[in-house]
Amino acid sequence: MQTQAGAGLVGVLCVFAFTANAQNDVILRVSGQISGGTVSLDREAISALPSVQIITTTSVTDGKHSFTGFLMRDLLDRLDAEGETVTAIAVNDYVVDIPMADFYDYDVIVADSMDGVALSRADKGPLWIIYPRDEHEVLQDIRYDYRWVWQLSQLEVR
Ligand SMILES: Nc1nc2c(c(=O)[nH]1)N[C@H]1C(S)=C(S)[C@@H](COP(=O)(O)O)O[C@H]1N2
Ligand SMILES: [Mo]
Repeated sequence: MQTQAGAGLVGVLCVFAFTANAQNDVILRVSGQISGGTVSLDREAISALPSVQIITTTSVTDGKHSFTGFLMRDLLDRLDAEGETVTAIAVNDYVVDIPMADFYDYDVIVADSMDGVALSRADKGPLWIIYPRDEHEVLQDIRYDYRWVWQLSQLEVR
């Protein structure tokens, strides 16, 4: 009897934790040389940053698409990020070092939606680094393509 009641309670707590998580889901962690050490951002924190749209072709989709998100430099500025490099880490363990200068030279965004639809984890989401490649010929290059990290989950400033 006691075991059953205990199991029931654990079940209820799990459901509760899952529901609470869905609302306050951390989608991006930022660590390294920022004020505050490590910061965890949920959708609400991310939507507090000014929204920016880029309409561009990509190397992995057909035609032009509209991406909405925040400027990487707005986030870095807000966190007092200092360094040369931002290491971007994806949920599939893809890791790439991006020169910090990219975000000040170009309006690189961290997109959470494409064509008005939230990016899902199953398809490049929850976050995808998007370069304004149609606006700058220099960005239309494999050297930049690999910095378009999809399924982004973590940034480390170094
Ligand atoms: N999360 C994640 N992002 C990634 C990659 C990856 O494997 N995982 N590949 C990168 C590379 S090497 C390129 S050229 C572009 C396009 O990769 P794709 O053609 O494999 O989609 O996305 C980049 N972003
Ligand atoms: Mo690549």
